[in-house]
Amino acid sequence: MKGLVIKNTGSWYTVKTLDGHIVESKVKGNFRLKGIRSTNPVAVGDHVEITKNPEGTALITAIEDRKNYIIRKAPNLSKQSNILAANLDLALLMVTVNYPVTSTTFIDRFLAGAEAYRVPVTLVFNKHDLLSDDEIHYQRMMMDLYDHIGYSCIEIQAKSGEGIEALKPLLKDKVTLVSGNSGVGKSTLINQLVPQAHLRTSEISEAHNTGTHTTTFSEMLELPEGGYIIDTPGIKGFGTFDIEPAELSSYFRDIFEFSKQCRFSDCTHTNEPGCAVKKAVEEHYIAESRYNSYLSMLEDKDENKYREAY
Ligand SMILES: Nc1nc2c(ncn2[C@@H]2O[C@H](COP(=O)(O)OP(=O)(O)OP(=O)(O)O)[C@@H](O)[C@H]2O)c(=O)[nH]1
Ligand SMILES: [Mg+2]
Ligand SMILES: [Zn+2]
Repeated sequence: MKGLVIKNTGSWYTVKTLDGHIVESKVKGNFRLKGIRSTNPVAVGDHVEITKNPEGTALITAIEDRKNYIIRKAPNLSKQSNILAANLDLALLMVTVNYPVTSTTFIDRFLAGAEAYRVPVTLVFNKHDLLSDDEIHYQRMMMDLYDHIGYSCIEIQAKSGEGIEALKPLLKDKVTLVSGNSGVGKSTLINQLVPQAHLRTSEISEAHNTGTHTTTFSEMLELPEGGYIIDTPGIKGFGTFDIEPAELSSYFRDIFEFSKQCRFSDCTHTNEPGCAVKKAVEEHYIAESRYNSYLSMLEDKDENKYREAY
């Protein structure tokens, strides 16, 4: 029987079968996927084959090839990764200029990862109501920056629901992942989009003090207008993925544009002569924050920090 994985709670996976039944399933014994060392061989969004047991549960016996996926470092095991979700049409990256602060490095790493896995991203700026004039100004600058690079940006207030109507047409009939730091309002947004969802949310002070995330497992919900939306646990950061240093710039759209004019085709845009990227940074055609994010990812690769995980 075929089905879609809609929830992952540790060793159990909730599968929705084609005829609409919900079956709690486990992964068959030593079932492992080639190529990815992940804590979860199966992820939310996977299309799977299940075999039912007499007790009403099932075994996942096969998994269909993935179109794409989004991965993060496993929270405690640095050498392993955790697939947040698979087969995505869109990712919403929720950003808050404050409460909590979302860093540009975090945004850029997410965008580079999404480019590598071919997942389109829309940036959703939340908590407008909490921002000072200076912070609103800063947010505008960020929205201009990312819009210019080619990522659409939208501004909402998840708590009051303001701006959410504009988001709905983007999500219709798509599988959308919602990601971002812990406390930015991912579950709050999804509760607005799916009124019967009743996802748990909590004050960021509370979440931060205990160092825990309110949402601990990915979960897929059906949108009333058609399509699915996936709530995920907040992420602190991404590792790098297994790519060559000279390839990294191809995941930074703005940097990639200029890299075509570098003297050397394998230019890493650090110390090489005739580097068009460094020149573009000096002349402010490429934002310094973007270039710094690029360098920070390159540095990770030098140290071989997370390389084995990907
Ligand atoms: N003032 C204000 N607060 C908001 C807004 N959106 C969300 N919040 C609050 O932010 C806090 C965190 O929201 P959550 O939805 O739990 O955040 P999350 O991103 O799901 O967090 P994790 O599950 O830990 O990753 C809650 O107290 C929300 O009520 C907003 O637009 N304005
Ligand atoms: Mg949450
Ligand atoms: Zn260069």
